[in-house]
Amino acid sequence: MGSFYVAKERFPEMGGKKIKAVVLGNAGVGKTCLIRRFADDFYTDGAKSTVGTDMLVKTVDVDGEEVTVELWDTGGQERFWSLRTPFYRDTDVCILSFAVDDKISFTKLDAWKDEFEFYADVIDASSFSYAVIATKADVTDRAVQEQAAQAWCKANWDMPYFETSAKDGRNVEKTLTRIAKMACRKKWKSKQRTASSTTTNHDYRKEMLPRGVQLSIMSPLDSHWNLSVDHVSSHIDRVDLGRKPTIQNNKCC
Ligand SMILES: Nc1nc2c(ncn2[C@@H]2O[C@H](COP(=O)(O)OP(=O)(O)OP(=O)(O)O)[C@@H](O)[C@H]2O)c(=O)[nH]1
Ligand SMILES: [Mg+2]
Repeated sequence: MGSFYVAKERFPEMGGKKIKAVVLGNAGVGKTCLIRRFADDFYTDGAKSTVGTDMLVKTVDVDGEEVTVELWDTGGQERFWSLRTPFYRDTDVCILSFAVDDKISFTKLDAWKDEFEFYADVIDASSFSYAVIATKADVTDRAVQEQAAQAWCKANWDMPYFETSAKDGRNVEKTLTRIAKMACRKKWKSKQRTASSTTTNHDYRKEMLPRGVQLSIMSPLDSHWNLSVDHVSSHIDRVDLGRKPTIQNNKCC
């Protein structure tokens, strides 16, 4: 049985400005290591695969104002899709990641973008805040060249592109701070574009701290997990997902 638990202390009652960043990408590209390097300046080889979703918080100074950045770390394994997708709503910036030594992780960027757009209810993808982060820039045997990655970003609404290494720390702080600032400026300049942008921290907490009712979720790979939920809200339709979107002609259906 997989777990579906986010510690309460990770949801302090946050006043002031806050943005939500979700980091997506194939399993093993280094999402957790990247976030931990940024949030705690910590790195270790052989990190455990993320089950479902985790979250770390860091404050960033944006134009003289302190902004809380929620960094949502998602498990990239296919079988965890139903444990990560309920958390996509109300995202301010979506960070798509791949590892420079893993060609498949690069070719999956489109699929990650489609998954995010579908479950986050992005209304206008072309104006949404995205960024692409290439991880493991310290490795010498690259499988993806910077030029190819830049070309993908250009073809996808000119998404900003960054190369980082959680291992040696290069560009991590600078990149995530820059992405956070970019998202903040966009968020408070023009209203965000997801369907439920009015959700408050309180709503998050109700959704994030489920206990009581037992739910079973079937994954596409036929495993299943039992979830404990006591707050059955409108969010439940997304917790109880029975299908993945099928993408046809670049449209979800
Ligand atoms: N060389 C190098 N290896 C890295 C770097 N970041 C992570 N790794 C390695 O990649 C492994 C996987 O990293 P994780 O951060 O767990 O990957 P993930 O994307 O979170 O994986 P899932 O949680 O399964 O989706 C780590 O155990 C490290 O050994 C990096 O910057 N450079
Ligand atoms: Mg992880």
